Amino acid sequence: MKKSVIIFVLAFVMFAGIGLVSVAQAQDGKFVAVEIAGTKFWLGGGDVDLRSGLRTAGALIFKVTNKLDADHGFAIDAMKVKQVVKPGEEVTISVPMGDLDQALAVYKFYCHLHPGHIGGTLVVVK
Ligand SMILES: [Cu+2]
Repeated sequence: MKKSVIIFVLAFVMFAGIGLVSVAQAQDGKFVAVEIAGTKFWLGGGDVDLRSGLRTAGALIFKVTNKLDADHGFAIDAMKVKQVVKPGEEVTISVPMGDLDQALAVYKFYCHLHPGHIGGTLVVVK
C-alpha cells in the first residue's frame, strides 16, 4: 500500500473512533436482547458514574434493542421502568433521577414477559 493510502485509512479509523465515543457518551446504558444456545439474555448493564461531567443531566438515558423475533420486556423496578420492546426495535428510555430508588446502588434489569429470560445488573455510582 502507498504511504498516502495508509495515512488516509488511519485518519478514517481515528474519526470513526471519535464518532463512536461521542455516541457512547449520549447514553448511560445500552441493552440488547439476544439468544445464545437457546437461552434468551438481556446483555448490557455495567456502571453509570453520576459524578462524570460527560453524562446527561437530570435523567438516565438507556438504549434498549430487541434483536429477537418476539416481543420482550425490559424492566427495572427500582427505576420505575417497564417497557415492551418489539422485534427489531430500538427504544430510548429516559429515567428521571427522581425515579431512582436512592437506597440502592445495584439495579436489576430483567424481562417481565418471560421468567426464563436472563437479565443482569446496573451499578450506579453516586
Ligand atoms: Cu423476554
